Amino acid sequence: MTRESTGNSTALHFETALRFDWTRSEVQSIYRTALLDLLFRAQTVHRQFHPPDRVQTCQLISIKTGGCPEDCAYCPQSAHYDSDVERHGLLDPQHVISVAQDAASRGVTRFCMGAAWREAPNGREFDKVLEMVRGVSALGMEVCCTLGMLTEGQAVRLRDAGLTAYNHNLDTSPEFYGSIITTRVYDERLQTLAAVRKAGITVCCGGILGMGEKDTDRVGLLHQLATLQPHPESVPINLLVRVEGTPLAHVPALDPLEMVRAIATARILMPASRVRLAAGRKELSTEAVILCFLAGANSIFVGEKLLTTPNPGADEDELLLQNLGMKPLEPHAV
Ligand code: SAM
Ligand code: DTB
Ligand code: SF4
Repeated sequence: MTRESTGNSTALHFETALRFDWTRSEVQSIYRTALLDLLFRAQTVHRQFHPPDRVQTCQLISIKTGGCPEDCAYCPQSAHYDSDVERHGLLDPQHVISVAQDAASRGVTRFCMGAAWREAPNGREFDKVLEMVRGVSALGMEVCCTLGMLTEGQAVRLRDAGLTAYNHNLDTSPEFYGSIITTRVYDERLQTLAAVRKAGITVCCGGILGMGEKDTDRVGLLHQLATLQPHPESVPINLLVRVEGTPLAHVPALDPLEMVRAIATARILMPASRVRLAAGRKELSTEAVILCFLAGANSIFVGEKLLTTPNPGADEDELLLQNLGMKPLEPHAV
């Protein structure tokens, strides 16, 4: 049973079941529940809101790569660090649309275009992004962009072009944020999220685990997300991809069970949202990935590349879903 397939009255019933007033100590106590109890609770909630055998497949493309003025310590695209990422300017819209078309033909239902910008530019480049959005939207896919900070006016123009979702992550707790990024503040992220909401675009907002944060920071991030009203429709939980040249290249690997706990907690706090097991699948064992699904993840990125780093290939993912008896979501009719 899904929200989408149940009709308005059930959707309303679910809305009233959602909570936005979670306290940080409640989130902490869910996060620290004995693991098997936590998984059982998350799976129970998951089955009330989502079909357990469905996973949404999303594909990313980097439409503008590298040279970003922000100093996000995790990011190989920051101009502050010396990674191997090759810079390129904004791609040609027709090329991007043809990549989306190819993805749609393989059953991908959400296409996300990412740009290494501090904020979305105005003028010719923004017009090109609008052209990409119009083209991808015409394929009947969910269209997502992540372009950095956005004004209300830009959000409205993206919505009018057919954008269905905007990704803008809070990344970590407010307290830890300043240890990871110094070129912007948490509140600026919240302002862009508000502009996106106001324009009527759905929100995709999550974070990154494994950056050397404490579990109280993971709790702090989940608490921020779960007290946004409405909840983000999509919650990407990324495991840090440690890239040589970035300040976080050598942080110790995170215990994968922390990833499982975070996904289960997100599922319990935001039952109707799509929780995405996002970056870092290549660093997880198959067993850990399966636990993430059991914890309530129901979306993944597919395709050999995320934005600049590797992701499992199509054959590997097909086998994974086949072994789990899970199927990709049906594409929307155009
Ligand atoms: N520049 C825009 C921004 O920061 O919002 C959009 C692109 S940025 C690459 C999108 C998201 O990718 C970031 O918010 C971050 O959460 C995630 N990300 C970047 N580098 C990552 C890494 N090495 N591992 C995991 N997630 C990463
Ligand atoms: C999100 O939360 N994760 C995606 C998407 N939103 C844009 C990006 C992951 C990037 C991983 C590092 C890279 O490939 O450059
Ligand atoms: Fe720039 Fe986004 Fe990377 Fe930060 S995460 S450096 S804003 S591309």
